Amino acid sequence: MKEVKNFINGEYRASSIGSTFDNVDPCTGAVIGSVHEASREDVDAAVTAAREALAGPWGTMTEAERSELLHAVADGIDRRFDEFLEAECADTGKPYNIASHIDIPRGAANFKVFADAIKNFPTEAFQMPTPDGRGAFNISVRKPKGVIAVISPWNLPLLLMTWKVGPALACGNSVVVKPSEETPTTTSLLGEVMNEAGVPAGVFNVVNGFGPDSAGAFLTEHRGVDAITFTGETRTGEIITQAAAKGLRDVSMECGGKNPALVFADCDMDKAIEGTLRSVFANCGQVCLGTERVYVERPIFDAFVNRLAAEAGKFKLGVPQDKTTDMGPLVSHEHQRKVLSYYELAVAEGANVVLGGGVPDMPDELAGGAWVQPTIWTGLSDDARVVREEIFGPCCHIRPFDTEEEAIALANDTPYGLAASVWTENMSRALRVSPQIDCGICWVNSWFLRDLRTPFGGSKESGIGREGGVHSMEFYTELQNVCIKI
Ligand code: NAD
Ligand code: 6OD
Repeated sequence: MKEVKNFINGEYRASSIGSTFDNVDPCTGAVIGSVHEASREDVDAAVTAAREALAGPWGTMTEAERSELLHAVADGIDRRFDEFLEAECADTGKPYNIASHIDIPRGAANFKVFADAIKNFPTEAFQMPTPDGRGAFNISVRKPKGVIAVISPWNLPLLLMTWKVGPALACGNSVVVKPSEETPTTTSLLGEVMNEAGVPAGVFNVVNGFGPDSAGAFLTEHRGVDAITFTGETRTGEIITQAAAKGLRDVSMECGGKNPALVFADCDMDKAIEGTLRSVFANCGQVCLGTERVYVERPIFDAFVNRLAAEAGKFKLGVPQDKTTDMGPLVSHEHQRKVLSYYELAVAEGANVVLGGGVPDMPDELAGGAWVQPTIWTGLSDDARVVREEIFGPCCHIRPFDTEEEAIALANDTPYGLAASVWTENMSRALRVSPQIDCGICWVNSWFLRDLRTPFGGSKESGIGREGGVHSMEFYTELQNVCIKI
């Protein structure tokens, strides 16, 4: 049984109140570890350590020195790739063949990219006239914001946590991370890598626990925190934004979605099926950018539904280590209950169940896991809850459309605005349609193709702000104007 402790000021510490909670294998339901819950005092110690680190050697390092350390962190993840892979898959149940291509490499890439970016991040200067004729210079000086609270979810634990920690540290901040209670292990392991790389104590801290009345709330309410970066549900984002209002602290919010795919009759059907299979079912549907609403132009509607269902029906559900596994379980029984409640609701709302809709038969040793079937519905009305609410499971509703205008209106008929995919071989249509969809990222003939220099975030209820490339550097720095009279 593993033990996951808090990581404060460069060392692993037990919960100061002796509180622990179970770490559960979602494939079997077995308890595989014990996690130390941070008390308010533990969170305070982590924030204090982060504050003191800013006044130590970390605070006077050059960008080049920080960049070198962060490359060493990335190298440390690469060196311990198998440990990270095993830990991530044990916590989430996701297949090795996904995590080894996406989650763990991105964990390292999130440090490499921002370690390089910080060395090339410009600032600006303005020369101005003055009444005495001598003039003045204004120089924009970029400084770290200070102590950053990073609150991360369970679906891509290492990827989404390092997506924030990489740029935050590159900009010279210190961080206190609160990983999801479901998936704390890779964040904890990163503490060892930080020490091995020589990152000074207190720069990277981890506190474990839950949200309300636990480490999450203690951290976001802590006035020693200068800014909060969050990934998770929209409702949680609202609560954290309220906490951040005390002291007018800055927030970056990457929240939920109910993302559409628009499949036009002029698409390349093979590409559209392959891409939609991934966007609906990858990571057991637990990707914020995933597709839950598919709109297909009427002439190809039946063919598309039949092919998608035939392909998804072939998915092999299984354990992470099995190289032939296509789909793992959901992250937890709690999430399984939520997803299954939507499967029941779909039927109650009048859906035609094209595929799945329940719990699969699994071998005896996996019967205690959080398994659900890949599921496809048609026939729901546009105001059905299943079509409007984020489910975060391996499922989608498919509906026909007749015109481009109708497709755009349907795509935008949601309070969310995170991502969309458009499938068409007509590039004029792609260029016409994409900007009309209210979302942070619109893929054409692709999905989850990521260039880390690009802006990432959501509009409407999907978030506040953008990270990625210079946008991350802007969020994690404070700009000061220094005006020098000649
Ligand atoms: P969640 O909001 O339940 O939890 C996220 C984190 O917030 C966890 O660490 C949790 O402990 C913490 N938390 C919960 N309540 C809190 C509180 N009151 N104060 C402080 N912290 C609190 O989300 P989840 O279930 O872990 O993740 C799934 C959700 O995340 C989905 O809605 C998904 O769309 C969203 N998500 C969004 C993105 C994105 O980039 N936009 C990426 C991944 C996931
Ligand atoms: O690729 C990324 O940088 C990113 N933030 C992905 C988010 C995925 C959501 O589940």
